[in-house]
Amino acid sequence: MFKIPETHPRYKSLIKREKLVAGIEAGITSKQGLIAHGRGEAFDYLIGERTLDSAWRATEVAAALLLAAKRPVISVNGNVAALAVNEIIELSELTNAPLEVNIFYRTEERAMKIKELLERQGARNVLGDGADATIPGIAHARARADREGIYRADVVLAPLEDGDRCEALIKMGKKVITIDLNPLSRTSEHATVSIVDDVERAIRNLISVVKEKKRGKDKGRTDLADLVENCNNKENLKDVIAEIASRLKSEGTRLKDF
Ligand code: PTJ
Repeated sequence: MFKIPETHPRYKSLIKREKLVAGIEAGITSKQGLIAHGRGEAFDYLIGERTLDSAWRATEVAAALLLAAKRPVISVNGNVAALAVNEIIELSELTNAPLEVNIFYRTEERAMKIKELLERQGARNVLGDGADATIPGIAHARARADREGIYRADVVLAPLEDGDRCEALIKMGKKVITIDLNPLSRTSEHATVSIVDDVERAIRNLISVVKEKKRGKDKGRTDLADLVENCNNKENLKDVIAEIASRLKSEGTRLKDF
């Protein structure tokens, strides 16, 4: 990895780039993953590289959905494996959700390398190499799913998803949680609940909310079913867009006054 000084004002962001480059060199991340990340980075800049209140609200709902699920599954692609491998494994353990390697730019070699990485880092239940079922209505490789995993899951956490599969999974009757920095994406729009945040921050937050809920610390607050019932994904997305608009406006004013 290229040495980035910790004092650099954009340290965290530059480290993410290094992780992705290392992911490509290790055969885990697709080259296209860099471009996708660039789009995400731009949105992260616009939300101030922090977790918005709307993302915390979505995280509460996502944690409730994962904990209430009978067959939760976490989908892992090349970007997630490069950026948040330890976090995704911890979340999988906490929620009893198997990890399923499911990639858009699919090669069997890369799918296997992601699986091996997850197992090397301690994951105990990784699916996806023997994908033996097909999600209807998708023309690309992400249609391939494990019959015992995503195919029969009731709740799927799919970070950095593509809109097609998100829609198809919803059509199958599943609840879909996505993590996507772009509040305008089809994925964000179609998900049951979309967390508009950077994947690493979002999964860390999910871990802490899941732990809190498991400890029963939040008893007396809203119960799980109410949280899910009252979740309005589109309203949450509107809040993110309003936040971005207001940041842009205040930046414009600042520059005008300069
Ligand atoms: O490993 P593969 O083959 O499955 O490929 C993975 C990518 C991400 C390349 C593939 O799924 C893809 O092309 O995705 P899209 O359709 O470009 O969508 C990626 C979405 O994730 C975009 O809306 C980005 O804004 C968003 N995104 C990118 N980086 C991050 C992110 N969201 C959260 N955290 C990020 N770090």
